[in-house]
Amino acid sequence: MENRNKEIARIFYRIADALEIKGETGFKVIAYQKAARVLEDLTQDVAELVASGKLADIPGIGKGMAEKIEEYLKTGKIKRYEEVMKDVPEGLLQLLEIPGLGGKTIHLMHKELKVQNLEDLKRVIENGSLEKLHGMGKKKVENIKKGIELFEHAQERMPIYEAMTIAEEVIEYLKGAPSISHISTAGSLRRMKETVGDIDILATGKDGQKIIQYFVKHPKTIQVLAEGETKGSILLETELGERQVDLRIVEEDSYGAALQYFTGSKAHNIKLRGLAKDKGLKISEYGVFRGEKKIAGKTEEEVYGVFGLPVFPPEMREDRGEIELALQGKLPQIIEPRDIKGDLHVHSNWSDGVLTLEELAEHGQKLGYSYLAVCDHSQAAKYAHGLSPERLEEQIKEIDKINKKLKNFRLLKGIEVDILADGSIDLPDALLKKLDIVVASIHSGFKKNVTERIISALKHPLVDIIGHLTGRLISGREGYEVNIDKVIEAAAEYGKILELNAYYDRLDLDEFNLKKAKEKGVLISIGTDTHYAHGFAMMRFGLGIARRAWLSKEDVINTLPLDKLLKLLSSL
Ligand code: DGT
Ligand code: CA
Ligand code: CA
Ligand code: ZN
Repeated sequence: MENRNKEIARIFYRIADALEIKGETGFKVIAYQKAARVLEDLTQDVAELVASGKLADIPGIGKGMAEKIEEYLKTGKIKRYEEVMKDVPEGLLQLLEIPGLGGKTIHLMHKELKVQNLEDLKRVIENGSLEKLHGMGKKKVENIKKGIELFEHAQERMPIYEAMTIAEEVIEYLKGAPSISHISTAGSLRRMKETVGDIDILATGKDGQKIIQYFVKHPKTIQVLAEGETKGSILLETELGERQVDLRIVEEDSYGAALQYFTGSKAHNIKLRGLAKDKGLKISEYGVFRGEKKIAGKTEEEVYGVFGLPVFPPEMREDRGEIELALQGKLPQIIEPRDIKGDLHVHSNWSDGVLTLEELAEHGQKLGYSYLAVCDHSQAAKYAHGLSPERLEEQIKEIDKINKKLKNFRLLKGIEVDILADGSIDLPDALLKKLDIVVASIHSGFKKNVTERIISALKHPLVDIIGHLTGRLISGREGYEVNIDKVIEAAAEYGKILELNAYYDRLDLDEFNLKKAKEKGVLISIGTDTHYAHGFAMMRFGLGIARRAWLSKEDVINTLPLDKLLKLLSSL
């Protein structure tokens, strides 16, 4: 039996915090805190206690609290709560979200130091005035500082790889929750956006509250942000940082509708709601309704089916014309994981990778690929032990030797050659001619004539592909100053290929530029740029972005079987 004890406890804690912020101390604050603690520990359902008239008899509850609980159960609100919250400034309320910071301390710094918000708080930490405050001291300030770091980090958007890793770990953990059945990611994570604001997970199960209780007890939880009957929210400390994870539990019968709703995007949902309205229907996270009657909700097929729509790949749900096209039966078929026949950008231990050529081949075969393109750095990339012409000659021979022993799989002889400051290529033509595939990239001189240099590389008859075109790093480096439109046009003119670098921090070209490239008829190669065994897995993020750009199998050259790929490359 689900009950609302925890939900009410949380509200009481909030009231106590708000009262403290306003400067109250003593019995009122203590009464709310105590009632909250009692509610948390209570084994009986408050609703039953209210029904039997026994609630006020529980030690620590009393008449006043019992009335508020009853009010909440009846109306879903507590007037006192709304009153108290109303005159606490927003900036101070936000400070309550910082782990380790309570109402009392917030009141003190508001009163003594005029702290109104997070910015002010940071300032009084910086200038040392917080530390000098009565009862504060170095250690407490250190804790608050750590709390702010956690809070701010949890607010930042995170790279998709990080979000996916955390989500999959939580999903694995949730499989052990009592009564749980379906579990899925939702939100921008399911849509495979390059960065994710917060991690949304959706599940079904008979006992929602027990699942939430189990969820918030995740061993890495550092703060429980919300714990209700159907929704929980935690701050999780992981190897990749501190992150917020939201879990919603929905009825089996509404799973499809909830998954559809919480996958979003918001814009896609708004368009769908418009369609529903036109048909005299209502759509929500609970289902599609005609009047009171629910006509769909159990699966996404059912929900979209009502409108004559297919289940859109989550990556396409951005209101970029997908709904209109689908209504005309013209939704394009986008690339699928199974279409990928190989990885066209990997590094070995001949330059700055860690895997031997043999190990690369083993990994490629295990992944079910037909080929891998070994594209080590060229000599100009000294930091990466770039290959001299002599070393590359050696590597070519070595790859030939290994390929002789392989069946149904091929290591392609390639290079990631530097585009030099004058736009020339870091290796002699005679050598480039011996290779199956030539990727040219900029690794230095980020500010110098980048567009011209890339275009002259595109003109070079032996260059096939431009690697990571903008050089951006999602977690912290703007791309080079490059005129992407001009490069795309040049690639189209010379019939060359642009890379989608699938490494999660690059995803370069991004979805918008990929779309532009496609419109100009430029083909794309997807490569993970892996330097390690685990980097092969980045292909999935590259694919996600390719799908978000609506690329089809035909737009991507590593969907080709080996013979066709080689033929294409030699024709460039
Ligand atoms: P994020 O977390 O910023 O990367 O982006 P999302 O898309 O995951 O957004 P989030 O976490 O705020 O909400 C998850 C989904 O829930 C969102 O994609 C669509 C749905 N949703 C949330 N709020 C609204 C809303 O106000 N209206 C509609 N129609 N849908 C909403
Ligand atoms: Ca989200
Ligand atoms: Ca969310
Ligand atoms: Zn590179």
